[in-house]
Amino acid sequence: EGVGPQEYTLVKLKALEPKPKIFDGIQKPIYFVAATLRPETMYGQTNCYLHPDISYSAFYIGADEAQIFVGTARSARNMAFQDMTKEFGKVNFVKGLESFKGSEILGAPLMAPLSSYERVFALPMLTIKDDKGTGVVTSVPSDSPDDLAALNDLKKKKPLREKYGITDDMVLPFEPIPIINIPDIGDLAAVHMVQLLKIESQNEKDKLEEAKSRVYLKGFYEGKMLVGKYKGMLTADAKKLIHADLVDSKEAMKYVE
Ligand code: A2H
Repeated sequence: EGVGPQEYTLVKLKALEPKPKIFDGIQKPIYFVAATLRPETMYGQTNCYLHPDISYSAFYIGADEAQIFVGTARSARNMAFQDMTKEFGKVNFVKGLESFKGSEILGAPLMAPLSSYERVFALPMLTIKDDKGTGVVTSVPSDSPDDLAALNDLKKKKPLREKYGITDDMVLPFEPIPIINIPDIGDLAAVHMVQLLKIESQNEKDKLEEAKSRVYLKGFYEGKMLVGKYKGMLTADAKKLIHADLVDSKEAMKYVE
């Protein structure tokens, strides 16, 4: 990985009803928080990913502890040192929710800011790392080959859905949304690359690396927004503006690691 700190947009996906059983009795709003380097792609969110076997935690955020975030304990500690908790450097976990497996909250309905889908669902992704970001990944299959490959796996494999208690309605209606145009690649960059390289699953590491290297650099410098407030603008310019808008509307925070 690179040297020095990386700045992310911490996007807040609000847990909707019915909430997972383990959250019974909690009154405060609960957010699954995803670290992304691409805030301008949030228009294209179709779901959220968790690793079924990674340990997550629920912890209080803000001086008034009015909100609850879900992420890895490691990310909670980082947030505590970024002045996001009541007491600097200290994490207050929700009692009984210090540690639980991703599998316990899969299938949760969520509100994803800027997405054209009113509600999206928490789905399993087996390539999520526990030592990066929050362990929660928001999914933009139009522009991320990893996200698309994992969604395609779930669409194609009913046993995979069943294994994690994911019902058809949480997966099958969700299609990649055209949000960015990249010259010579098109309006659905990841879909194009996944087809071109014949990527069949989220486990095809080398092919996915290749797809990403082809899409990202060009997307960053030549991509143009197709939707939203900054339609027509280069993605490189829209990125900072959309990050700032999401922070202003309290739908995201800045997060560094
Ligand atoms: B990105 P970097 Cl559209 N495990 O957000 C695996 N992947 C993770 C992760 C984890 N624990 N935490 C974050 N990520 C993903 C959007 C996106 C992203 C698009 C295109 C590319 C892209 C939608 N998913 O990332 O290693 C998140 O996915 C390309 C690398 O810190 C996050 O941004 O550079 C990115 O990886 C952070 O990866």
